[in-house]
Amino acid sequence: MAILDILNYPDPRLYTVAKPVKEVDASIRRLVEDMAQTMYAAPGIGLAATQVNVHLQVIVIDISEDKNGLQVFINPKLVNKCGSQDYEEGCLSVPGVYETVTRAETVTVEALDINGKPFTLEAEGLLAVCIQHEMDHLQGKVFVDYLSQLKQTRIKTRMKKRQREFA
Ligand code: GNR
Ligand code: NI
Repeated sequence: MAILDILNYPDPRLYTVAKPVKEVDASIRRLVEDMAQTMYAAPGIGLAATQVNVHLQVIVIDISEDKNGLQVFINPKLVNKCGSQDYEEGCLSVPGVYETVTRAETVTVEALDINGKPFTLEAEGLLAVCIQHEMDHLQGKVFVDYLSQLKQTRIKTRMKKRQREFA
């Protein structure tokens, strides 16, 4: 297992659209293990492959309290969404920034599990927020993109300054 580097906003590679996984093989299972370890170490409640510069449709999520509820979504498709909710979101690619985003309240997602087996899940609340946040990453979208131009500009400036300080 390995902890992978997470891309930081506004890295242009975060805007890459991920490709579907052709076969859930050993290399994908390895990627999922590394992504899970990276998410737990961060710590975060979700991670999309895009954030570790792998442009395949792979997501890991764990919203459980004791970090023992790993959920894996390969080639996820949103088949239904309903209602709306506001949630103050953060992102491992935009450290230190928390802003409210409006998303669907419940979503139904179809995906493949770690064994390549299809499943359907209906999610609500935080899990629904997280699934939508991660699926956005796979489409090259970051939650900051939903904010006003003024906020986006301020966040870009703050992130670039931060990057210089850490360099
Ligand atoms: O760790 C994370 N927390 C979080 C909080 C509210 C809404 C979404 C998230 S996802 C984020 C991890 C991350 O950046 N995933 O892409
Ligand atoms: Ni994120």
